[in-house]
Amino acid sequence: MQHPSQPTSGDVPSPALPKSAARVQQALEAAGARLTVVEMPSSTRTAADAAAAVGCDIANIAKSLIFKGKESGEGLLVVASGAGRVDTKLLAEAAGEPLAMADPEFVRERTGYAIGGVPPLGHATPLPTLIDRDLMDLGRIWAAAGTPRTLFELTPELLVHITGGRVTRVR
Ligand code: 5CA
Repeated sequence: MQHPSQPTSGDVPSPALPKSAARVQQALEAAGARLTVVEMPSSTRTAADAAAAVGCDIANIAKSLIFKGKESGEGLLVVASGAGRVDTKLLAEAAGEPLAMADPEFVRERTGYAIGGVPPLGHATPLPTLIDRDLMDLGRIWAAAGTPRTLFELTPELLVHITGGRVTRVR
């Protein structure tokens, strides 16, 4: 039997992904998810860019936001719908301490990725994760995959599975 990842004759081989995106693809495989990172022809740096690149509603873009505990100094990943802003009061209640948006250096150090491409999994250090409950009502969503031009498509249920995140109200 042929291995499913083996290209069959007639398949067009996809061009090699940038290193950061390949790390996300590996993390997806390690999580047992059959999901594919794709490199888009235009920027996916912001949720609006990503929605335009995919041709989907901005609500269907799952943003991976990094916060820092004001008391613990620990990182927290919040995966939120691209529509609207998260409410830091709700986050503080969920996390048990006040939080601030992390600075770009902290994001890079904890996740291993630069802002604009931070994925919801495959981080340098595992991060406790909250998932926007509004994402759960959507059929298909898109998340960043390591670079400001790469994404992968998945279901909200798979997002919960691959991140081990807690679904809660964040907006
Ligand atoms: N690739 C897209 C779609 S998934 C993306 O990563 N969007 S994002 O919204 O998750 O990433 C941009 C986010 O990075 C912003 O919403 C903002 O929360 C954060 N960000 C942008 N600039 C800064 C900055 N200077 N300092 C801290 N956080 C920032």
